[in-house]
Amino acid sequence: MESNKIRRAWWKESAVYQIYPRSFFDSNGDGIGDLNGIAQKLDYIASLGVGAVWLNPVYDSPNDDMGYDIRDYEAIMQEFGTMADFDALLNGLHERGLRLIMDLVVNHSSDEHAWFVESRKSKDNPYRDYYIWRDGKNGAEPNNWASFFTPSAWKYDETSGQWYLHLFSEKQPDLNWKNPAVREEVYAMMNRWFDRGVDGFRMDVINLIAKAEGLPDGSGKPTPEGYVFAPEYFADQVNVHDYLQEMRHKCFDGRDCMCVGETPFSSSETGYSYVDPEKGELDMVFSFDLMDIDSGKSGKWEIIPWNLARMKQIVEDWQTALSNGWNSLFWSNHDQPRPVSRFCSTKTEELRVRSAKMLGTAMHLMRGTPFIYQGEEIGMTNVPFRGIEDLRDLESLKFYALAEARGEGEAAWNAILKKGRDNARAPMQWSAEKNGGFTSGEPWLMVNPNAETINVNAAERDPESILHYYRKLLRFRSENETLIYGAFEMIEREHKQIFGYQRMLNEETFIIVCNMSDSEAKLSADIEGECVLRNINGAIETRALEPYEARVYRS
Ligand code: ISL
Ligand code: CA
Repeated sequence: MESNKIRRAWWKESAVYQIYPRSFFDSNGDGIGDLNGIAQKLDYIASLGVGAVWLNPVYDSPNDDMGYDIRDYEAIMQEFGTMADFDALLNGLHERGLRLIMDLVVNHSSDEHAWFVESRKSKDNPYRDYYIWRDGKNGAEPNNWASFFTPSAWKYDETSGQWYLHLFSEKQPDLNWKNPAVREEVYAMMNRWFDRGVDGFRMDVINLIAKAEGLPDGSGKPTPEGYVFAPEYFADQVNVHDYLQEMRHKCFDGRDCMCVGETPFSSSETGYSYVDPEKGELDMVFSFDLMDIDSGKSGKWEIIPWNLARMKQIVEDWQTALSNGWNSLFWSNHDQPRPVSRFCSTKTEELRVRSAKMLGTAMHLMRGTPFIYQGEEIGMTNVPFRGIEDLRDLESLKFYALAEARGEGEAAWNAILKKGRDNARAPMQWSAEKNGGFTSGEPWLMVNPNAETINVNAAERDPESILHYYRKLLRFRSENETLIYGAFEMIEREHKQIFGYQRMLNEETFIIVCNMSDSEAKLSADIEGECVLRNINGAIETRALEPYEARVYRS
């Protein structure tokens, strides 16, 4: 509340635009988005009013997990371009006052990374300890851990007769962070990217880098294949903090950078332990609580209806726990379905547009840094995939194969349509032309047929579009310090339809009320002040919000 206690930072005042390079814009007709494609769209990106761009991994990779399996941390993926293209893109961003955040994937590398190629050669190879190797137990895996993508988190390697740990796919062996040599390699690599000019990192599953001593068996409910998902032994272990403090010391100190950690399973309390400004380990974390709001006990594929009461609880919990730190604010990313399809209505074009604007308003004006995932600014939706052959994401493909083997293929398919990661990864929709204007060739992943109407060109022409509203919303936030640094307080706590909060700084108050339902919602009290932003036109009904209406008042 006291303005003299504000800790200012550029990354608090900016919004971030997330780009999935493979699907953003293809400059050479091979069906794959690339760095030059991004460079051609820089004016568009700048026009949104964001202050930074986060690129999903652009490093050399065999693409088992679309770039999250890195073969060389210091080379650019051939399909995306060259290091010269990268430097040109970085320059183009900086010229426009935009910063660049790179993805940092160091919980694991590709099994094709030179370190792993060496590591698997023999037990006494100098790189052996770069990864996590163990003897089997009675001819089976060293422990019962399940992986994110395959039944077991262990893979047997003939050459040495030992097993290696991979929390993700078999082609993503986990690095051994206990080994100081690994840590030094990572820090040196990060510093070379910083010296090249990048402004920060988004750190992939950074809270998983330390594993519990002895790698104990998990005791939770086994998966259908008999393994146990054991985040209690691989997430948020005490050593993570030592590593992050070391990293801060060796890489961030003295640099004006921004680092945001992806932290699945972390509670708000743990989240704060990463962003506590006194410790300065990370600037922000990506919480998963909101992203898990429609997941049942067995995980993301057990889809349950989300509810507003729980959403409010999550928001208030994180806003409160991090009130002395800083939150990240997002509705989606490359791993999540499209938010209008997930949380609102796409029944009619009018409702889709309204919903998207309402979601943007609800998220962006909370205390934290808003992240916009490409296509969100035009309200892109989930994709009507026709069958398994339309999919490219290994997570969905592996899940489907396992489910089908159990005779549960149909249920799995329905879950994939709702939550599969390819929903977000389908190409950006630029125009009504062939392939949504994304490529002149054959797109690597199908373009949503609704690109004919939902696309950037159409949105540019329509003054009432989501795109123009997002521009207004971002400007509005950046011009009002109260919306950036002001205190956060939930209002309409018990309301079944309205999501509301206020932001306060010095003598100024903003009140944000959003109807998250498809029917009219009555406010429980009059709101003081002037309505300064709204997602629909027409006369204001003082005490009631139309379906998916959003309003902002200032007093
Ligand atoms: O994508 C998920 C659910 O659909 C998560 O379980 C996801 O695997 C987890 O959040 C970690 O995500 C990150 O690391 C993965 C990569 O596949 C994701 O794209 C990335 O965001 C492994 O590197
Ligand atoms: Ca290309």
